[in-house]
Amino acid sequence: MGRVDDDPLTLAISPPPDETPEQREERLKEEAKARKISDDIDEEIKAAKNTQKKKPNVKVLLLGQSESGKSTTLKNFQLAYSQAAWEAELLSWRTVIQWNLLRNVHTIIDLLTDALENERASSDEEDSSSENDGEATSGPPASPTRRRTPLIFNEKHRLLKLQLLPLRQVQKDLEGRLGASSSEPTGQEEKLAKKHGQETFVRSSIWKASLLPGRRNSEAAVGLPKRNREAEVLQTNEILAGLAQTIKSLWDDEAVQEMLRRRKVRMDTLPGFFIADVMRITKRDYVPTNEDVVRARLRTLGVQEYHIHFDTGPAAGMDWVLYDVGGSRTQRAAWTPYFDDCDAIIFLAPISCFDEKLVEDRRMNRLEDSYALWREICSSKLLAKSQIILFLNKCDLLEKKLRLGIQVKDYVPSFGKRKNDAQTVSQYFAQHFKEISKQCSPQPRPFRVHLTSVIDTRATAVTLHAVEDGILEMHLRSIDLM
Ligand SMILES: Nc1nc2c(ncn2[C@@H]2O[C@H](COP(=O)(O)OP(=O)(O)O)[C@@H](O)[C@H]2O)c(=O)[nH]1
Ligand SMILES: [Mg+2]
Repeated sequence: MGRVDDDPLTLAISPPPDETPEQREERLKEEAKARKISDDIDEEIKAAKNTQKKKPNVKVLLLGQSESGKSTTLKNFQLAYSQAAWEAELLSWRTVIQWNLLRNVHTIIDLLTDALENERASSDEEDSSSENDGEATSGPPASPTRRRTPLIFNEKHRLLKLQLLPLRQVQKDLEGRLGASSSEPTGQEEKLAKKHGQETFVRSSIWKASLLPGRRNSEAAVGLPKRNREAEVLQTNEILAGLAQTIKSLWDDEAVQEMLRRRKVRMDTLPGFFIADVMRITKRDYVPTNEDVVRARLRTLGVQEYHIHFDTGPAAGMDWVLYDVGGSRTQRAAWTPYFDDCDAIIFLAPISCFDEKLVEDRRMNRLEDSYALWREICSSKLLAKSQIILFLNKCDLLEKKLRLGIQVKDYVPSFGKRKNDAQTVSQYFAQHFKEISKQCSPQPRPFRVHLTSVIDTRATAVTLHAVEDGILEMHLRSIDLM
């Protein structure tokens, strides 16, 4: 420790020998001022050190309603910045993709069962008519009791159904392995959540640890002993490989496709659509591709923490902590504790959802829900200093829907007579989000928006670089108080 006299500040302002009383008073004033500045600087350094201690990482939250693309955005972060971790996890996604495939199959089988039963009922009604209507789509209704030409289902379809019967059990087994993440939100869950708080949700990352081959992890002890589990995995792979051609026949069948069209079930726009890839993904040596993994659908439960270490780029050497959260209504209460000290929020709003309702609340339009949630996040006092970046996601699906002729004005009356194309629609929605942000933010904040399709990993990598720069700049400014 140096003596007080050594302090350059003290030496510089030591009194001159021939000082008048006025000069003395002036000097003391100056001294007091200088000391104040010096103390302030010390305080700032201390504060900066504390902040740095408290905030060694950049903290980013991914928020948005269920199925908005949060987990997929996180996957893009891993793919772009944590290649090794990404590759280590590839194989564990196989189970999720198999489960997605079986959900596709059973969606079709359920509709088929329904159609077969209706067909029987309507043919009973028509006193065992022997007429054949030919092509399912051709001609006007043959009799007044029929509103439409019936679909032509025959023995082939009944047989397909029988052959695919074992897949019910396989789906159940996969659900056993995936745990609660493979369930969908229901009203029942809402009630349970109210009663028990967050405890009804498990951390869904557990499934990964338990599925990775040969990984020893305390979490891996979930469910079956390891050897049984391996045998079960092999058996699933065998059954699927054996039934691949049958699944393909079901999907390729003309009458099945016509049934889907009539029921307005657009399988290819649904999350986790894999049935068109059945031959490839049921091969015995199948390893999921990057594209498969970002398209796989698994519900996130609770709040999951991910660490991304940046090796290159402007953030090189830094660790970022990303939080991926469950987005269904009952899970949103769990977000707030993570708001404190958060650098940035990436908020996802799927803009293709203007004509859809929430799974957990069939009365709520999904776009309206996104607006409401955005309003809540923007107005949060805890987040007043956090940067918020909006991803208007699922632009690819928006384009698909508009091409199919779906009119935005039918669902969003205020859209009026504007042009029904992707650019006009996304601009219109973006403007609405911007206005909410302006009205509700406790202090002015820039409105940052990206139009994304996060299943496109290449385009998303570019977006993420821009996001990285923005977040980094803000983070450095917040700790660099000097
Ligand atoms: N077509 C398309 N699908 C997407 C997009 N973003 C996410 N998905 C799919 O939507 C499903 C739900 O996404 P996910 O990230 O799990 O949503 P989360 O519930 O917000 O975490 C997954 O099957 C994704 O592959 C997108 O931009 N376009
Ligand atoms: Mg998720």
